[in-house]
Amino acid sequence: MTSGESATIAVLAGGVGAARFLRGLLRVRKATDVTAIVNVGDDFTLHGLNISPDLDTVTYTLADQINPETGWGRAGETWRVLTELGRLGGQDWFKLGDLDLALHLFRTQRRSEGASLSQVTAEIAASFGLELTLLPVSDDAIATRITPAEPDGAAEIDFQEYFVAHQHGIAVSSIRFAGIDTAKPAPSVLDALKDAETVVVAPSNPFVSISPVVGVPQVREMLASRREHVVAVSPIVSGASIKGPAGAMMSELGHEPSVVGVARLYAGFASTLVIDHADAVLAGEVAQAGMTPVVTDTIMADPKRAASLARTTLEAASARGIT
Ligand code: FO1
Repeated sequence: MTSGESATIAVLAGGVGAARFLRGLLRVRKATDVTAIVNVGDDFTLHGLNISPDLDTVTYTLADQINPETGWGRAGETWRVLTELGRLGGQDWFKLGDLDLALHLFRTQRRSEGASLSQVTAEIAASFGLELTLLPVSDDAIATRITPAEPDGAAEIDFQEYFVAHQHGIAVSSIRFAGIDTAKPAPSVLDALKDAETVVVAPSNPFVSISPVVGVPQVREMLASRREHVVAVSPIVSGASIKGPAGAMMSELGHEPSVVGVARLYAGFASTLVIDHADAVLAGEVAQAGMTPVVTDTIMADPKRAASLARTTLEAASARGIT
C-alpha cells in the first residue's frame, strides 16, 4: 500500500461480537475506509417479513440504536404490535418491537419491488447515516440448519428455532448452510476482500457466523490467496465464548474449545490470531497450529476497549511487514 492512499479494512462479521468490534474500529479508522461483510445464515421469513438479524445488529449498533441489554433489536422499543399478535394467537416467540417491525416491513417491500438484499441494506444504512460500506456476504438465500444431538436421529431445525426457541441450550451434532454452494458473493464483496489493506475476521461464532461467510464460493479462496493480510480475533477466551454458544459448539462439534481450536479452524485463510491475556499460555500452541499469536485485551467491555482491540488488531497486520 502506498502512503497517503486510504487503506481500506474489510471485516467479516456475524452479530453481537462483530458489531462491538466494528464500533471500536470506527473510533480508530474513517468509516469510509471500512467495509463490513456480514453473515446472512441467520436470515429467515416470519409473519411474511424478511428478517436479517446480523445485518440489523451491526446497523443498530453502529447507529447507536441497539438494545444494550440483548445486543439485538432497537433501544427504547415499544411492543404494541407483538402484544396484540400474541393476543390474537399469532407467533410472538421471536421478539420484534414496533420500530424493528418497520425495518422488516421496509426491507420486505423493497425486495418485493425487485431490490437486492445488498441494495436494501445500503438504503437502510444510509437512513441511519452510516458511512461504512455494509454488505451481506451474498444476495442469495443461505439458511443455517442445525441438527440437535438429542434425541437420536432428531430432525434438522432452523437456526432461529435453535437460537431463540431453544435459547441455544441444546447440544448440536451438525450444522449445514442450505444454499451456500450456489450462493454468489454479493456485488463488491470479492473486490473489498481483494483491495483491503487488512481483512479482519471479527470475534464472531466460528461455526454459525464466520463459516457461512467464508464458505460462500470464491470467498475462502480469495482470503487464502491473501492470507498474510488476514487477521482474526478469537471469539473464545479461556475456553469459552463471551456471549452465545460458540464455546459449547466447539466441543459438541469435536473441536478443542480454546484459541488453539480456533487457530486450527482459521489457519487456512488467516495468518494472525489475536488472543486474550488469559490465553497467553496457549500462544505457542496457536503458533504450532499455523497462526501467529498476538496477545492483548480482547474483552470489549466498552467502546474504548473495543477501539484499542481494533487498533492492536490492525497493528498486528502491519507488524507482519506487510507493505
Ligand atoms: N434472539 C433471542 O434470543 N430472542 C429473540 O426474541 C430475538 C429476537 C430478535 C429480533 C430481531 C433481531 O434482529 C434479532 C433477534 N434475536 C433474538 C437475535 C437473533 O436470534 C440473532 O440471529 C442472534 O443474535 C444470533 O446472531
